[in-house]
Amino acid sequence: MQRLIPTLRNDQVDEALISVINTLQICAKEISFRCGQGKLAGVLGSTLDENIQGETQKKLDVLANQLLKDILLECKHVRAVASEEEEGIVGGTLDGRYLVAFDPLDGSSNIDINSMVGTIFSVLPAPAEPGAEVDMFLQPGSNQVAAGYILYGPRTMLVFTTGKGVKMFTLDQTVGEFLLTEADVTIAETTTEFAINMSNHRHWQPGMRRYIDDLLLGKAGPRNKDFNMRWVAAMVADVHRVLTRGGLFTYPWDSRKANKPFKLRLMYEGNPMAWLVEQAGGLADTGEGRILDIQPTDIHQRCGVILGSRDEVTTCLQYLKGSQ
Ligand code: FBP
Repeated sequence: MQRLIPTLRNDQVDEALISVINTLQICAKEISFRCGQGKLAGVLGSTLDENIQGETQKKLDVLANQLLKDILLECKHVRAVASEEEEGIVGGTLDGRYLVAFDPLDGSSNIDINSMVGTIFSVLPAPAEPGAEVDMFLQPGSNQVAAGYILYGPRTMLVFTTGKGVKMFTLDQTVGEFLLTEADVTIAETTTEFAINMSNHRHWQPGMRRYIDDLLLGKAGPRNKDFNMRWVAAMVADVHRVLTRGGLFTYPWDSRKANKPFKLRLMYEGNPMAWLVEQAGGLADTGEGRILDIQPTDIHQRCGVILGSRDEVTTCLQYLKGSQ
């Protein structure tokens, strides 16, 4: 089975970007090991601190964030990093060619129950002029040059795109190498599987409520087929399932907080997952437009997410627009 760097060279990825992705896989092995240690290494549970998102930080969140910062900023091609866990950006090599945004440990509410979590990353080109400014990160997702995640589950998997389709690698624990296990991932156009946090039903827009209600009606309703539901409560795991066997994943608009109607973060979750899904033949929308077309105004801004199998996302959007 092919290893990571030869695969990237086959795809004519430039050496500087190969070095950045190689650095991310080094981080992945470290974090995978710590996730596997759990209580043995005293890394379960929460700290007393809150992150910039106003969430109580998990010890492993903090550890993964520090590891990624330390190791990525050692790479001479990394100009700066932005993290879901950090208020501002952190500068590296001031003429580095790339910017890296990451969610160090997605699905952190799953850590203590030994369920799936992951690291999500997005690589953007840095501008020609040297220096590290937060505005440099405010680029639409369509500018990404690499995007992906590492899933820490029964297997540790590295999944990414550099614009040449989606590839999946599995960490071979016997040799400590990521080996290529899926070369050209494609998402089925139709599906009978959806993922949403149903407990938020009363907070959704009427179109989203009708869409989900008709899924639940199954054969007895206007969709004339039965649907099944899944929710891992870790976007990285729910999207991995969509990439693996199709489906629709959504975290939609929500009426609870007028000033914060969305949960998921554009730079660290929305953009990288949207590009993966599009590269695998699916669709990724906010409910009001393509996620990758959003011009960001803040590195911590949030967005609606509706992604997955092309036909099902299209149908969901028709319900939202009231045309279904
Ligand atoms: P973080 O864990 O990085 O904060 O991510 C948010 C997240 O855990 C997503 O991975 C997941 O899809 C969602 O929140 C789960 O939300 P809920 O707790 O409402 O089910």
